[in-house]
Amino acid sequence: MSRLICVSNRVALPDATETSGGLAVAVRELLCQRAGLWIGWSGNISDRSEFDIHHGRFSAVTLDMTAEEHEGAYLGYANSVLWPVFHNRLDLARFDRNFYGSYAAYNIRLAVVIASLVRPGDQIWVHDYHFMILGRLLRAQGIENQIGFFLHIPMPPPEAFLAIPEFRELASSLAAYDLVGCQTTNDVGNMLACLRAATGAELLPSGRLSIAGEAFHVGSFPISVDSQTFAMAGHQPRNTTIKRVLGVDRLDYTKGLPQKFRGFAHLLRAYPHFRRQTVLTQIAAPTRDSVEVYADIRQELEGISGSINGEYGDVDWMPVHYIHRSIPRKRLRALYRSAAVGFVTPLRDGMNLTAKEYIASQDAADPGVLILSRFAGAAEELQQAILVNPYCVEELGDALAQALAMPLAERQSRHAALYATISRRDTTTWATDFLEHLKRAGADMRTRYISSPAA
Ligand code: ADQ
Repeated sequence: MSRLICVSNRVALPDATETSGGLAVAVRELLCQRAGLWIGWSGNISDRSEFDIHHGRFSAVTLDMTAEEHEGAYLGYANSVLWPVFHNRLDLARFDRNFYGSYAAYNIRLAVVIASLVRPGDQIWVHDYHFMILGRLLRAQGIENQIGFFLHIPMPPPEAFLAIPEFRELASSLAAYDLVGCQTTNDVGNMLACLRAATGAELLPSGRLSIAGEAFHVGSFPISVDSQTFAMAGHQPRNTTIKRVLGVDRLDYTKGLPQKFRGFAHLLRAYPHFRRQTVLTQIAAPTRDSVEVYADIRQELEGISGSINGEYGDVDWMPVHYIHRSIPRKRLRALYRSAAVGFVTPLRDGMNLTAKEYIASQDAADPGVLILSRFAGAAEELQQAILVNPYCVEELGDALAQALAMPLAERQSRHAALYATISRRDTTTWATDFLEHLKRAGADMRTRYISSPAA
């Protein structure tokens, strides 16, 4: 069987006991089945240029970043240009010419490592915005294998994308992949619009996209969670006197946490009978602490939670429990299960796995209610959630009041529909579906160049 080579910013090692998000679980499973390789950053910063190979049921190949790569490629171009722009936060982007140079140099380093490891017939799957141009660089190394790219974050509309100084390089690099996958049909629409605007890309009658004669496929592959694992949350008695509203997010400005806290304050102000009967528990995992805007949001949240507790709290009841740390998966499942409301209100999100994890963890006989931002990719599938505009604090507070008072029969019917949706595809079907499409797209390799090959 051909091997699978996955490339992502961080990797899980073969002997790791707990893999965190959905992506890690799915990729790990497939790599075990196909004795594959997982290539990415070790998490260390040093001048070592060699890579390390960790052998197990699959192999992980890790590289250190130099301080320059970490500053320019990772914190700079990936997380201070692409992340904010792709989430429609141009105001937070730092356009610095040196960043792209570091990004390209780090991608070239990865391409050289992959070229030294790849064998004929291996499938290569590149993940996310850290490596948008890697496919083009792999082709420059003479690699003709099937190469797919999956974008985990939202694809922005052209007005935002064209604000990136290197938009042409990014857009035309995508044509080097056989298949480009996005989370939602909305992202695919934005991808087509961006590529048209940036490069004059044409949609061919075959459904493929062509840029300067080079053809490739674009499609939507919504990522999911392993609903079986979350369904094993076990019996968690729900506190009937104090209902828990739960938020679980990385502490990121895209997750809409200040608005979420203010929405909860609106509930306490406008619906005083919920005071003393409900708490907001927000678990916020630390992330990218060395980027300045992330330190700012942390301070802002501490301020808002303190002022809500100061205004409404009492010696025997604190309305906001704000926990700034990561928690083990098992504990997370139990928390999801015991929460009366899953409060998931990102301002923009590629998918948002916590929304699906919350649904998967519920007791079907007495399920909680999901409140979900319209601007999370997950909203495209999870239509029976209470869908909200995450910018509108009053709407968030009203949705909380509706969820907390929702009769059992309505909770059950909404949950049954949502659970049916997420159990139709798990992480493994997501990954297998993408790789099957890549195989078919790769079979079109012979005709990748429609007219004259790009120089
Ligand atoms: P993220 O932005 O990280 O992912 P999300 O999809 O919600 O967002 O995934 C977060 C994962 O981390 C979930 O599995 C969640 O359980 C876990 N997590 C979050 N906070 C935690 C905490 N405090 N303790 C423990 N675990 C915690 C990116 C994109 C998303 C896309 C995913 C997958 O931004 O839009 O859904 O990739 O493609």
